[in-house]
Amino acid sequence: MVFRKLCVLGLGYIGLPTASTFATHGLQVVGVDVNPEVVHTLRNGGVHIQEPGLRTLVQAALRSGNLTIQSQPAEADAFIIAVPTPFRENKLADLRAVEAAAQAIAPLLRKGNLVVLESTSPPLTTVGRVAPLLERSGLRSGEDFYLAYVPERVLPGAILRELIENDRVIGGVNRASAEAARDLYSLFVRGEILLTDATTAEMVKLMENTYRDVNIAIANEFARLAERFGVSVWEAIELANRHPRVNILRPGPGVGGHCISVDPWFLVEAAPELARLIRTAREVNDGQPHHVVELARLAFGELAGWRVAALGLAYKADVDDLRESPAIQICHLLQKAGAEVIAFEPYRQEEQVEGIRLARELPSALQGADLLAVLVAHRRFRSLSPSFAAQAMRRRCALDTVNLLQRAPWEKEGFKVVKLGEGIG
Ligand code: SAJ
Repeated sequence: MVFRKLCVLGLGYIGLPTASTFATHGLQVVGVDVNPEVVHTLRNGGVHIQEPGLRTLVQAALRSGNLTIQSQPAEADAFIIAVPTPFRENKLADLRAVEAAAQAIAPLLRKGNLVVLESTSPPLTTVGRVAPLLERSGLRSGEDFYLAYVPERVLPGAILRELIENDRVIGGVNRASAEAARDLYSLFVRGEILLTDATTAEMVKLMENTYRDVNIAIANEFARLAERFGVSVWEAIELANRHPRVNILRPGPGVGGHCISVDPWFLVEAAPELARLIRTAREVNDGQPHHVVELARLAFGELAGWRVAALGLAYKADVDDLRESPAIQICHLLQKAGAEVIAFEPYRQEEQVEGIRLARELPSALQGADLLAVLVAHRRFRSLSPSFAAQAMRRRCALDTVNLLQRAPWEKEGFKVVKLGEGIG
């Protein structure tokens, strides 16, 4: 099938790179976002997302004239839905944005069009929720128009490379739909394209992230056990991973981001009586920020009145994304315990983030602090000098949740160093 015009609904972490990549591969792309600020920023040459290489790509796509930004969808040969699927307070999937996108496409739909859902969704969303909304057009999915679920699998921080190089799973509501979507994605995907049905593709996406979540949960549980038994989980993991069939992930302050901390709940919601391990893993990972604050309390005593320099607020190392960040949760828990928190997040320059005061530079966060808390393993934190910190701080206490600090030089400067996953001695 040949595509000339594409309409991408949702210009976030996935939609924007996808729309821009198609545009730089020769398609006429209309990028649509319901948020007027996003439309305004993009139209004026800005980019609202920090991702290596993205600004250059978006600007190239816009300059080529192939990418235009609008607030309303337009007729096209193919439509891609890449809108967020968050969950509500009760951990139930919020599909309103997906449904609104499908409703917006329905009046524009023509015979022979392709519609692709990329947003992570609970099983059966494509056939059970999206197809009926599109069929309000009077056209039948799989017969009059093609419909496929094509999950994104890119890693924030490496999106542009992974978008092109990763293998891509394509699930059609029928074979013809999968083949139509393959024709579209093969314009730029260099990884292998694997065809299946839509519901299998939905399961694949959820299984990938759930698998990672469960594996991080066991690492976090090992960290708690290691603390109990007075061994270093970091050393134990390194040694266990020398086994040819063992590969334990890294414990940390918790699991954040918009994917792994959300997606497993879609399986729990769909079949709570079956997804017991998945739920427990979620609870272990969600409990990790509380565990970190408890560890600090055990090691340093009550933290009321302490000034804490929090290093990093992002949900993981070397990205600017703050969504579902365990670091932010830890800061709030520390505040609740009566501590004064001043954070330094190299990717954020604002005055405040979610009620947390931000220092513009690292030294001003450290100035007069009682406790240095490393919450994210950003590369630039590795060069932090213990003697500099010792001079700037009021008390020499360090809490490392990501195994970033080397114990010996910090202890030489008189620091009491407490690490997640190590006994407190
Ligand atoms: N984390 C740990 N220990 C580890 C690895 C990660 O605590 O050993 C934490 C991170 O610090 C972070 C969270 O887990 O808070 C998730 O980070 P991540 O790097 O594992 O994954 P994401 O959420 O950035 O991206 C994931 C990826 N999925 C998988 O690796 C299976 C990515 O390929 C998906 O495209 C993405 O979710 C998505 O959009 O679904």
